[in-house]
Amino acid sequence: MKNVQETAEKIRTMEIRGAGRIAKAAAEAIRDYASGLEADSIEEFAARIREVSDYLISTRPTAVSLPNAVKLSSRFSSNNVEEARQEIITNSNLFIERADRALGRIGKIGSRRVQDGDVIMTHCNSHAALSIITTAFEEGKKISVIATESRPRRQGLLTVRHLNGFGIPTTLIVDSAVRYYMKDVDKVIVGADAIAANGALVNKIGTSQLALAAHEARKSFMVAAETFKFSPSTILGIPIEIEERSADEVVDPSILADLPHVQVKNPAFDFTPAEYIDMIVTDIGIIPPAMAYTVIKEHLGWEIGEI
Ligand code: RI2
Repeated sequence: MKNVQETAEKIRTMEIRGAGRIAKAAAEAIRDYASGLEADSIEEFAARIREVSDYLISTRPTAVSLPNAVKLSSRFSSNNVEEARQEIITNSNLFIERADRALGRIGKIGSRRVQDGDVIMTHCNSHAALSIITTAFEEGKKISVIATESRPRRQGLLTVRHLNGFGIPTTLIVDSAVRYYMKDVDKVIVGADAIAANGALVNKIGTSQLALAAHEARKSFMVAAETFKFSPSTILGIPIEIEERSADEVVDPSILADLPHVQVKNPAFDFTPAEYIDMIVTDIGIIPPAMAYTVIKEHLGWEIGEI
């Protein structure tokens, strides 16, 4: 349980972050917990696995990759504790392998839509979006990137450091400069924390203003998302919850101390409607947002949304 608590804390504090990495870390935590779990009966085994699963899922509410990873990893059908344990270990390892492979496939598929000379705008720090950008660059395309700072956690600094490591010419801008620079951009590529059954994207706060500015300027807006970022619960009518994080991330609490009429809001994500999205690059190919329902039903599996 100690390892699970450590992983949960790292996810909560964002030491482990990025929807894909969160999912992998949760799958590893379930696998390791199941490996060492001593239980006298299958009922006890199942109850402990469920408890740990719920605990991990509660750490961050928005990235659907987290419950998807936990549910796919913790599935078992046997009534024998040892067999059930093995099923969980196998399912978790399978999920982790697929997640790693998915990033490579998204990079390869998405890079075909990047042209030599493209200026690409990206937001926050998405490993899936970066996989497309770095793959295109490694294929020899002379591209450059405009990266947003992504207040308040400034994950854009991780992005520019990553791109700099590849030698990709990169410009860092503040979030409010997005529309000002859109005229210089050929395409926008962002990641996803969740995709709803209607094709709407949930991603880092500010993503929808990139989409709006790209739409106005007739620039292509691409989303890079593994299939485990699609939300089965949305088919069941359950909305995706937007995480509200601490005000301390936005402003030093001492500044607010003598401002009794001021409140701070800090939503971590926003919704981008499907009509602003040109394509979603997934590990099973490029799809229009209208195909989200099919991905959930036929690829991810409807039953993992059941509660
Ligand atoms: P990958 C991140 O959320 C960003 O919103 C990013 O676009 C998304 O996860 C997907 O990231 P946060 O964890 O899975 O920084 O593509 O809140 O790495």
